[in-house]
Amino acid sequence: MTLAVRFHDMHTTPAKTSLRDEILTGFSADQKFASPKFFYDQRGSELFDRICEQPEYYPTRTEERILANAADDIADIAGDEATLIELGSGASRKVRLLLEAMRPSSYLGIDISRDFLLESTRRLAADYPWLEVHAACADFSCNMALPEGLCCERPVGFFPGSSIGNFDPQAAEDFLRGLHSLLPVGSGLLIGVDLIKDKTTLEAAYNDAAGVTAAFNLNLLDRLREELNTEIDPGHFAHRAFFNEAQSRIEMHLVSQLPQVVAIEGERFHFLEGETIHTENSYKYTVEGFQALADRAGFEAISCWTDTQGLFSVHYLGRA
Ligand code: AVI
Repeated sequence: MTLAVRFHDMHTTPAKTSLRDEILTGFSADQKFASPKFFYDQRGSELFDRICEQPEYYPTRTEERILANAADDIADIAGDEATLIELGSGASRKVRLLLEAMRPSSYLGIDISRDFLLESTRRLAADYPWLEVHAACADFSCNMALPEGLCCERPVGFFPGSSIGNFDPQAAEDFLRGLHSLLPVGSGLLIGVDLIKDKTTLEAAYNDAAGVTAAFNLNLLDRLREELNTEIDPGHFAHRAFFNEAQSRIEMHLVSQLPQVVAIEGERFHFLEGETIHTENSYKYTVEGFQALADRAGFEAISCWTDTQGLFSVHYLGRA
């Protein structure tokens, strides 16, 4: 039996992001940097999946536990016949923890990666034959509208994984404001947010003993070798991740192990020994701090669930 997924091509125009231009700009800055979005080529995505399974990386399993425990409460708040809209749906894995309890009338997965989106929504439709499954290929960070023809009685946005933490706080607020425009009045937004905690736990999560996060960080340089004209040597860099308490964020860097000159696309970049490329920020919040940010973007706090150790939070926000 072929189970239909209703596919919507949204033709959003993602901000023109060229790896080449952004890397050349980032490497020319006083503090060299590269956007974390460039981590996610095929191998980077596989490494990220492996990070989520590392014993030190608590966010994934903790969020999954919270969602499983809170599923009935979430269903009560969302009400019957909701339309669940997952932003950056990827493998549509975590949403499965909610479906039986919520019994939404429809599910819309929005993701920029068309093939991945089609494969995972088809699997979802096969596993939940009672669910009307929609897929929209779009960059939801651009202004987009919900697809026409989608019956959106009680929309609930779903943005798990604390991906909001990879935006700086002002960008996170702007992003929520964008969701505020996307979601109609009366919608809910279910969002996972990692919490501030002791430095040891935080730093261990980004420095797993198996070296998977280090490989994930260094893979960025392999990607540059594959996709750009450069001989940059990943062996000349090392992974570093630490908690910047003042900014309340984990910072990831690639540290040059020696003085070196690296040519990329014909431009030469000088590195001192110990100089770094800043590759990612992962902001951590208090429950109240995040609720205040959401409030500034037009969302009211309706409910929040955390685990018993207070490691991670899942917020149900209402679009005011
Ligand atoms: C995707 N994002 C929420 C992860 C995080 O924890 O910031 C990315 C990651 N980087 C290193 N480990 C995981």
